Amino acid sequence: MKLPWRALLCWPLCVGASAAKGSALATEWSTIRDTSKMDTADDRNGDGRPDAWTLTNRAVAWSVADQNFDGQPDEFRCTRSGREAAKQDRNFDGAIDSYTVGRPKHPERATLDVNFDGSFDTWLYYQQDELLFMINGDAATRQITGWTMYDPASRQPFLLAALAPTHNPSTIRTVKIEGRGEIDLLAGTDKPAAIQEEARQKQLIEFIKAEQPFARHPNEDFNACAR
Ligand SMILES: [Ca+2]
Ligand SMILES: [Ca+2]
Ligand SMILES: [Ca+2]
Repeated sequence: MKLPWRALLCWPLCVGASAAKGSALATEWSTIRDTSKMDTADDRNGDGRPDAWTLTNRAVAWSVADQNFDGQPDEFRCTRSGREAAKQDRNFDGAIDSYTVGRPKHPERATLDVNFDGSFDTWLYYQQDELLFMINGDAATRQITGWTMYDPASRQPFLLAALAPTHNPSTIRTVKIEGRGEIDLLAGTDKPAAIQEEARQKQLIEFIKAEQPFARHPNEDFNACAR
């Protein structure tokens, strides 16, 4: 598969936006949090209580939803100039555990707290609606533990890496390749394959260095849209 490295390396940086600060953002967010200030309110489950709201009379279009119908909004979508930043509380514990950015219904990047422990642990990158790349780690300790590359055609993982205990991407210990088992790069048990995969891993490492998943909180994208 020919990898679109140039695009892969460019777009997460191109998409990135600076954090917004100040009272304008605070005002916008308080408006969204107070659903009584929204333009529309729908009752999707017919229980007599609104559970989906929109606010569109400004440069930013807002969509808020209460997906488990408990009265507490748990999904917030901000759209500006055809791009969307969304955040969700997927287990309804009151803490945001999912951030996505991209075009509406077409995520390009997602940051998740998969185990709901309050620390983001999974970074997903999409291209043309297909999952392309996943980084696993822990935002609290700022350690990357591994990554997976997906083949867009088969949607199967074809390149996985688990890092050595140092969690230093330059000291990859193990590479698993779909259909070909596991290669220990340091031991060099399969030299030609190891060299080939090592080159590809180096490209992935460059991508991770450029992306720096821990360098910025995913809420920055949301704030940039809301400002
Ligand atoms: Ca309802
Ligand atoms: Ca809810
Ligand atoms: Ca949550």
